Amino acid sequence: MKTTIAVYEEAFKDFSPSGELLKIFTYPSPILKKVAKPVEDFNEDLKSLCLNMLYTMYKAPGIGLAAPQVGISERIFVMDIDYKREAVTRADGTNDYQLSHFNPMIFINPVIENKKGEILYQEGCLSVPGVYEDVKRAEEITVKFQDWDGNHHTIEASELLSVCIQHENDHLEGIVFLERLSMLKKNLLMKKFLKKKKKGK
Ligand code: QAP
Ligand code: CO
Repeated sequence: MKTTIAVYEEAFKDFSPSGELLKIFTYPSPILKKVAKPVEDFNEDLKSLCLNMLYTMYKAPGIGLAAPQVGISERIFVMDIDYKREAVTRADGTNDYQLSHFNPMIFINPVIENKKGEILYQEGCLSVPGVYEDVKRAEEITVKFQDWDGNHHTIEASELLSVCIQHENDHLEGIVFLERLSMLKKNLLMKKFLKKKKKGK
């Protein structure tokens, strides 16, 4: 599935990830529970934050990353659900990923409207590494957001794009995908994760 948002296709024609690797906060860090603040200043700092978030997401590698996950409580997330990832073996025998066909998207101050239908999709999260579970979401949504220049856009999203936007938007509300599961599943997966984390993976 190729998802195009015209504004980013223009801006990121010859994109390749670069910048600074940011620290990803993992569950149960308190930053993940906070409601994030709207972005008001559309300046160069915002652009470099977005680029560093994209760089960190591709390095992980992941398909979506929200600002609270890198310790910044602002309404921003970045996403790329289309890029190609090939496992390669380095000369020393260790594994790495070769990434290509980037399609970066940045959502600032997003608002989700017109949720329609239902979709079950297996989600994961860079803040809860190693945990994957089916989550029920709206199948189709309309999303209003701003780009990094502050211009307003509206898009329709379905399937993985819709699921990913809802997952990342939850981070801005202080919600991790485990909260969307039954209490039973949530408690089981959280306990498992915390036990693994305590052992140091
Ligand atoms: C959110 O998540 C998402 O456990 C983005 O060990 C995921 O990029 C929305 C990742 C799926 C919809 C469907 C997770 C990487 C990446 C891990 C991610 C891990 C390494 C998660
Ligand atoms: Co997440």
